[in-house]
Amino acid sequence: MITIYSARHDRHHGTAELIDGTLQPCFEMPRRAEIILARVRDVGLGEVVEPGAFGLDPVRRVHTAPFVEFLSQAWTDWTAQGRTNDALPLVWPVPSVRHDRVPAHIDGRLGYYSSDAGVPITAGTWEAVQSAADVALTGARTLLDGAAAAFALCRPPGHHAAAAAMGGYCYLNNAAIAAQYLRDHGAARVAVIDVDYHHGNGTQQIFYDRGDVLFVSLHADPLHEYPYFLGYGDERGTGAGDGATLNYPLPHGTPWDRYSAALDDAGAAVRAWAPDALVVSLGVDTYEHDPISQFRLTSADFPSLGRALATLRRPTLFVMEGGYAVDDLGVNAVGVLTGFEDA
Ligand code: 6XA
Ligand code: ZN
Repeated sequence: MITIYSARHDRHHGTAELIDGTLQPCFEMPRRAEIILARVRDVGLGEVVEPGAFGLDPVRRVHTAPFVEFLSQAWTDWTAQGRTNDALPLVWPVPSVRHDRVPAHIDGRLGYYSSDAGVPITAGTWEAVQSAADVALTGARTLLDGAAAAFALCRPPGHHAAAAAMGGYCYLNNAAIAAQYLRDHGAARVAVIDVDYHHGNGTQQIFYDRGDVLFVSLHADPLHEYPYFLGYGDERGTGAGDGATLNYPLPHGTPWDRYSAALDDAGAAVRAWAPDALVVSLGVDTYEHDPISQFRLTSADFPSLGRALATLRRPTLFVMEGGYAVDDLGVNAVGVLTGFEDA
């Protein structure tokens, strides 16, 4: 299968994130994408191409215009305060306060447009974020042009980004942007299956009231894991989207046999939905040695995951999300893709 990759991802490299109450080096780093690309080449997965330039219109089909404007201006607004470190949010509008006034000051804006502090903004973040959206959009275009599958090697990831909020290493929701592009260019029904360790709360929010995009997610139980405030089993969609959201919260320590039983169930739901295209939010932080996660999938399990997805027999776009055991990340992520191809 074709891989879409832009070296511009490396313009985004946050210095630090809050872990255990201290600022520590970001787990989400440029080497992640480089090691996956190297593995794509090593196994001869297929051609590697640069993304096209789609501009912001397809991005604004999923994200609000003020949010996109905020992201594009955040570094300028931050440095206008004489600051040179990464921009980080530090105050958030809880439910009881005003949400109808968007602050002018960058500190207020960072909080207004984020769900947590895991989103450092650097000088090159917006350029990298736009390139990741272009990578996903090029992947969607590849499917529309007839490919059976494509791999959008996006970085930074996207599935925690909501219509008007960044969070959890994510700025624009690459998978949702791709799914919407597929909808807008001929696919009547689209399914998103999110196999990242963390719940895809941003993607769920974006499509929650929609009857044309199915969102299915397997992830760590939010009772005990980030993002904590969405991803429970009783979230099923609303209005026209009633029944078009499906969550499989799984316990810490989940190994492949338990995971694969949930995956079979999720796959049956996707099959019943009969989508014209499938978008896979591909996180491999379900890996037993992932430094921030608590599932127990082995490197040998990832090809099985790919084979299971192949049985759905849909044009399939893989969009890269999480995975932080960097040395094994190429083997694990590309293992899913080779399993899919070999099925
Ligand atoms: C914040 C955890 C962010 C999770 C990032 C991720 N401490 N999401 O991998 O899929
Ligand atoms: Zn994750």
